[in-house]
Amino acid sequence: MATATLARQIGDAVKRAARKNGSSGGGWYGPHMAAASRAIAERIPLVDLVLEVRDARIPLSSEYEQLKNYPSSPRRIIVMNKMDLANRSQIKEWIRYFEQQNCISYGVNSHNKENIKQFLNFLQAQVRELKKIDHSSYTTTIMLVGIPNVGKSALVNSLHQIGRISAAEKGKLKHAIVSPHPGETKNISSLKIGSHPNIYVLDTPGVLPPKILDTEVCSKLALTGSIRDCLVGERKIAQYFLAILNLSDEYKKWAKLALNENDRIFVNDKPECLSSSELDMKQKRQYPTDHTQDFIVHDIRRTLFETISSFDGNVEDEKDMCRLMETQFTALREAFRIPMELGEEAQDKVAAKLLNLYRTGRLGHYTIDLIPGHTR
Ligand SMILES: Nc1nc2c(ncn2[C@@H]2O[C@H](COP(=O)(O)OP(=O)(O)OP(=O)(O)O)[C@@H](O)[C@H]2O)c(=O)[nH]1
Ligand SMILES: [Mg+2]
Repeated sequence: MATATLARQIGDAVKRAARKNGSSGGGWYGPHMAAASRAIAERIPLVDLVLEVRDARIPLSSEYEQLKNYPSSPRRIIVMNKMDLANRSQIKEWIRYFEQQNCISYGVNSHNKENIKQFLNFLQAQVRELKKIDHSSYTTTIMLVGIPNVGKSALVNSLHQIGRISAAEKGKLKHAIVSPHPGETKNISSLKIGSHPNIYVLDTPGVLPPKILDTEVCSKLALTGSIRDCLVGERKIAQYFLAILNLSDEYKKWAKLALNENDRIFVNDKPECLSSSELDMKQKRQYPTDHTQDFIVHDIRRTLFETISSFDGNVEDEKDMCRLMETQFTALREAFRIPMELGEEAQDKVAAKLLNLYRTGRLGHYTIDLIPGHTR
């Protein structure tokens, strides 16, 4: 199957890059990760709660290895972040799965205020429960740990923004640095998320397991952005995404985009009916080089729908899948308005833009890990 072959190629590329970069930090596991891992391990017994942040698209592949053999306890909560990017119907199933493993888990979207409010209430309830057992200290410390780029800093910021309740603290809003690239957080830092009792959260640097994981896990980490794109190459990762998309049903949602093409424009992803003068006004504000603009995203979805639905081969067959992906790269270049004269470079641009749209949730919702024992 094409996904397995691509996964193997990605895994091999990561191993090659890690060997080449050695301990310079450019590889898989640099000295900074080893230092962070030690600092985190020292603090685990000292904090009241540990939130293990995972990516909701890959709730197993994004586990934090240091906690793997930790006994399940009410002090440890698995937080499936980026819930908005995963298949919505699967979140509840994952929560049930973790429950069966005696683990507490919670799905969140760090960008959603209401969701963070509910999560904060849940955390406060957990803290109250814990304090019933342990009266030793008034201040509560919660540490967030996880692999890179799962959204620890974004979650810390959102909790801080929502939870900073005392008037005296207003205007003292601090924030952790958030970035689409893995490895942004370099130090452990603390932010307050509640008063009476005081609750602090510790943001920590993302840490990968020291030993490179199996090829399939590597590919999933590359796709979701937990390892740096340069270790694998964006083109390979984009192909892996296309293979997942082509085998899923997500593209079927875009069938309507192929119809009544001239009558509609999409604003905030919702179709809007406009008069011709309004349409003119909207179109004047379109920037063809910005692939995040609604009209380009609309073209990309339509292109993906059309290439898959008109494909005469068998997507389960590796050669056929490669043929489809080649067709898609060519069609996407046009839809992204990338000049043909760029040659090979055009392919890289297609890959980078496609990955960006996928990672910001504009090309569907995919839960890539399977619950153990389940089949697709
Ligand atoms: N769609 C979506 N994106 C998110 C969410 N949480 C974080 N992000 C994005 O994910 C990227 C990584 O977020 P960070 O908070 O920097 O991740 P991190 O885990 O702190 O990463 P490191 O510091 O490298 O370990 C950023 O582009 C965030 O905007 C979420 O719930 N949904
Ligand atoms: Mg961070």
